[in-house]
Amino acid sequence: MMQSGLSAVFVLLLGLSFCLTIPIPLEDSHEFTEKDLQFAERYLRTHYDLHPNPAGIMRKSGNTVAAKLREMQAFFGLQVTGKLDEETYELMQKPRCGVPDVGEYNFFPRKLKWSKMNLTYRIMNYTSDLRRNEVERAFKKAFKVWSDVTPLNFTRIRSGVADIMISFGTKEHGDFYPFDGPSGLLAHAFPPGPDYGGDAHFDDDEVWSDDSKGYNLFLVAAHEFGHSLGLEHSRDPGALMFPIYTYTGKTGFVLPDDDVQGIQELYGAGDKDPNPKHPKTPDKCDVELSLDAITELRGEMLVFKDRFFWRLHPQMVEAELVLLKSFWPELPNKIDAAYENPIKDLVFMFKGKKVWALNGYDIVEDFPKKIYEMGFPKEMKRIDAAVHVKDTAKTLFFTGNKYWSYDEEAEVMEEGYPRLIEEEFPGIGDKVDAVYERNGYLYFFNGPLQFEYSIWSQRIVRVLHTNSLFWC
Ligand SMILES: *[C@@H]1O[C@H](CO)[C@@H](O)[C@H](O)[C@H]1NC(C)=O
Ligand SMILES: *[C@@H]1O[C@H](CO)[C@@H](O)[C@H](O)[C@H]1NC(C)=O
Ligand SMILES: *[C@@H]1O[C@H](CO)[C@@H](O)[C@H](O)[C@H]1NC(C)=O
Ligand SMILES: [Ca+2]
Ligand SMILES: [Ca+2]
Ligand SMILES: [Ca+2]
Ligand SMILES: [Zn+2]
Ligand SMILES: [Zn+2]
Repeated sequence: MMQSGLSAVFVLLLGLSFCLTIPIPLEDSHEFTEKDLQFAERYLRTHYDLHPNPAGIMRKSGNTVAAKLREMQAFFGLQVTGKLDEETYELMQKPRCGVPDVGEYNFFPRKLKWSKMNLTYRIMNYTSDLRRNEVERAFKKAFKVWSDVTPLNFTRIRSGVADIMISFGTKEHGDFYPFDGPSGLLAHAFPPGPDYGGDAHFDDDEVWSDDSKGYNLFLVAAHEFGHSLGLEHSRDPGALMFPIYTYTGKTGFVLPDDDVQGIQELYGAGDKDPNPKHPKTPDKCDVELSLDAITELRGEMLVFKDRFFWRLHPQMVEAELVLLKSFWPELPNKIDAAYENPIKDLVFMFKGKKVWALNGYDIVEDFPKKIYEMGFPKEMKRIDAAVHVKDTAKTLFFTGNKYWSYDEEAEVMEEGYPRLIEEEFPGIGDKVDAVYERNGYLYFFNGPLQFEYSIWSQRIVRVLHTNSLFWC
């Protein structure tokens, strides 16, 4: 801790004089203010170990900043340019954990773990945002996340020194890692060890809650206690140990597989895991990959699978994987179908009997609506897939072995539907998982296969693997 303490003092001193701002390489097409650049610099110092060189700051440091930007872009699966662009800057502004993303320095000089399985914790003080028993319940539940999958036991003590001392503080709170007021850094925790080791601090300038308002104390605590036990940040956007905060919903939290692997590497598995199903993050190159839904959104392709979607930019080969909830907290965790109407500039998303309309990344007012309002029978439970055909201005909806055709201009379902899928589109099977249209071709997804169907010649011209979408 000695060394990291010193480097933190160094950063603080530099922070006082902003004339020492390091030149940050920029993407040409974007404009950033001086304030934006200072923010970006601070972010790289805090989370990516950017060390300004006080003697020759204007000389060689540009390279270092570029290297740190590259490191960050690689960590989050962004396009690696080494330049500050809009997307990178947006990511920097998301609320997150204060522990750095690069191991091997500061908080994590080496792999650390507790050498005992019985650990104690003590709640030193409370936030006024929640009742005391709500705070206690959140921490207890957060420890249970980890004790369920390991032999670890956590016991709360009310006096004396516990292994894991928990407190709420603001700004400078006694450890050289100051908090920053509302949002930004939410909390941090130290890896296993004596004294500060294992301790967890929460920024009391946040509004803490036991639901979706402000920041959910249980979720943030579960993440921080992962650090208290020796875990570093994960690059897996589905992992609890991913550094950015995402509210994942009211329904029962289940620890993702990536975190289970990480903690069991340190402590082994426990006797009984009350919830042995730990969600895995989908692998885009899995030959068995199947999809939930697919749509375009203003020229970008969105490919939905479980709690996630991949964003495929036309100029980018590498797809970016993100949690659905991180873009649309109000949407369900998983969707059935989606399509874009480019004339209305709306994307429609379906789950069960409900439909949401999105304008860009905003949910349109008065949504969700019931799908029967579009003309579907009231007893219909869900839509499997949907696609808008630009030439005809019709939208096709697939459900079970049938499909409907919807007239987007008149906003009515067409007469003579539903029809059987296999009569109109022979060869694609008797169900559709997901479908999209491009240049006069419909691409039907059914399990691990993709059927390229020519609208003009009314036949299948190619059969591909579903994962060929991602150039696997
Ligand atoms: C841990 O604590 C439990 C219950 O308090 C006790 O039964 C167990 O023997 C302890 N284990 C060790 C290794 O001290
Ligand atoms: C954890 O606590 C349980 C119940 O108190 C006890 O049976 C078990 O032995 C403890 N585990 C360890 C590793 O001490
Ligand atoms: C809680 O304790 C910490 C550490 O002792 C201190 O810095 C902080 O001011 C306290 N916060 C409150 C709300 O009392
Ligand atoms: Ca401690
Ligand atoms: Ca903060
Ligand atoms: Ca589907
Ligand atoms: Zn963290
Ligand atoms: Zn702290």
